[in-house]
Amino acid sequence: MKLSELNIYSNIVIQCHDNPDPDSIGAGYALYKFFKCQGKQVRLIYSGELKITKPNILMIVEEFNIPIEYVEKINIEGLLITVDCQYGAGNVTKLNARHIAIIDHHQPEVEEIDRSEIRSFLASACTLVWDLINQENFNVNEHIDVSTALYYGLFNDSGGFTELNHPLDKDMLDSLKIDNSVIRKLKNSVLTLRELEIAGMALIRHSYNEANKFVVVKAQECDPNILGFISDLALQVDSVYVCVVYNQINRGIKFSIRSCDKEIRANELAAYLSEGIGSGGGHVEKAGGFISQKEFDEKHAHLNADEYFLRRLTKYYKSFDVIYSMKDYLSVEDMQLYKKRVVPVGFVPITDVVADNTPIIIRTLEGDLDLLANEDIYAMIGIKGEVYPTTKEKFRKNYTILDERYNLELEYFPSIRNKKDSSIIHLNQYAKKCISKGESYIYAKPLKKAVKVFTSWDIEKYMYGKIGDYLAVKKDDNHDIYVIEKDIFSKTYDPVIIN
Ligand SMILES: [Mn+2]
Repeated sequence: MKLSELNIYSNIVIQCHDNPDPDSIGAGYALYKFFKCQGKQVRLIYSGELKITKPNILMIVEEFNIPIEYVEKINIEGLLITVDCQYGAGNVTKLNARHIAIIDHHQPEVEEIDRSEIRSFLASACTLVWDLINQENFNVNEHIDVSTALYYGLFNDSGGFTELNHPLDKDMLDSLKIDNSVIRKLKNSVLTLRELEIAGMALIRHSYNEANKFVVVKAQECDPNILGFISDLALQVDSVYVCVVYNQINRGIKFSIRSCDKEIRANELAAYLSEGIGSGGGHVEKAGGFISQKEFDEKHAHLNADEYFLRRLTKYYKSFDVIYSMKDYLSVEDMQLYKKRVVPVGFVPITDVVADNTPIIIRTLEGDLDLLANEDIYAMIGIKGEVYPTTKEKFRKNYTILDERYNLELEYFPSIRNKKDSSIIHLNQYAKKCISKGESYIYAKPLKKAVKVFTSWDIEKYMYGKIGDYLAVKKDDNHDIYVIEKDIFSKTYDPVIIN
C-alpha cells in the first residue's frame, strides 16, 4: 500500500494502540504531520482503559506538542488508520469506522482489511512509516520533531538499537537528523521506581540450566527496555553464557536475549524461539523478539511461557552440530559430486560509485560489511542479494562481463553508504551481469541436522545451515567447508553423474 492511495480521503484519524508506546506515537505523529502537510483534516488518537502515565511518553508528547488525544468509543467519519497495531486485534480498541487502513510491523493477525501494510521483518512501526513517507518524497529531516520521534520509537522497540536486524531499520537510523538533547533526556527517564523493583524481583526468580549454561528470567509487565537492562546484567554472571528475559503483555510475549558464547548467535536464537509464532532477530550478542499470544495459545496451549522457553532452548542446543573447518575432517563418502552451473551474478567495481579511499558500508539483507573503497575491490552480488567482495585481478581471471543490467526483485537490494558524507548509493542502478569462466566442483549433501560451520576464512563467526540446506566441501580442498542455502544450491549446482 502507498500513502498516496489514501489521498481520496480528506478526513483522516490515526489511532495508536491502547496504552501507546513511543513507537506507536512516533509512527502516528509522523503520519499526522505528513497528512497535515497534504492539507488534510487529521486527528491522532488512542483509546483503551488507561491514559498515558509513563514519564518518557509524557515527556515526548510535551516536548514536541504532539496533539495526541485520548478518546472513548467514538464513530469515525472518513478514514481510520491503526498504526503499530491492527484494526480488530486485541491490543487496540475497536472504533466504529467504515474505511480502515492498517500500518504495522507485528505478525499479521487480521485478514479482512484490504488496505494494509504490514512488514513484520521491521524492528519498528516508525521504520515502516519513515519508508512510506520517503516514497512520497516527504523529507522528515525538515521536521526535527518528527525525525526525533521516529528515532525514539525505533530506539524503544529495538532494545536501544541493539536488536536491529533489517537494513531498512539501519538506513533510517543513519539518515535521521535528530534533536540530541531531547533524546538524552528521554533515555534517562525510562525507569520508574516501580520498574527498578520489577528488575530486582525478576532476577531473584531465574531458572538456570547447568548443562548448557543458560538462564531464563521472567519479568512482570514493564517497558521493553527493562528486559534488555535485566539481560545485560544476567549475562555478566560467570556461569551464564546465554540468557533469555521475557514478560507477558496483553497480546504476547516480549523477550530479550544475550549471548557471549561464540557457538550461539543471539539473533539466530531469537529467530528459533519465535519460529512460526512470532518474529525475532538482532545482533550476534544482543537480540530480541515477540511471540503472538494467539499463535502461542494455538500451538503450545499445554505450556506456560517459562516451560516453553526452557524446552525450546534445550531442544535448540541439541539441534545442531558444530564443524571447525580448519581442524575437523569431513568424510565425503556419503556426499555427491556437483558442478557449479554458470549463472549470471552481479558485480560493481567499487570505485565506479564512490571515490578511492572512501570508508563505506555495504548494506545487505544479511548484514553490514565495512570496507575502505579502492580500485582493486569489486562487489559481487549473488542471486539472493548476498554480497561478497573480490579483487579486480580475481574478477578478471574468473568472470566474463555481460553488457546487461543486473536486475533482481529483492526485499532489499544491496546499497552502499558513504561514511564520509552519509550519502546512499543504491546498487541496483549500477550492477551489471557477469558469468563465471571456470569450472568448479564440490562435494555436497543435504543437511539432516542443522550445522554451524566455522570456515577457514572466518574463525569468529559461523555459517549456519538449516535442515535441507547443503553442507559443501571443495573438491580440491578438504578444509574448505561451508554451507549453501537450499534455494541457492538448487539454482547453482548440478550433480555430476559418473558412469
Ligand atoms: Mn512497535
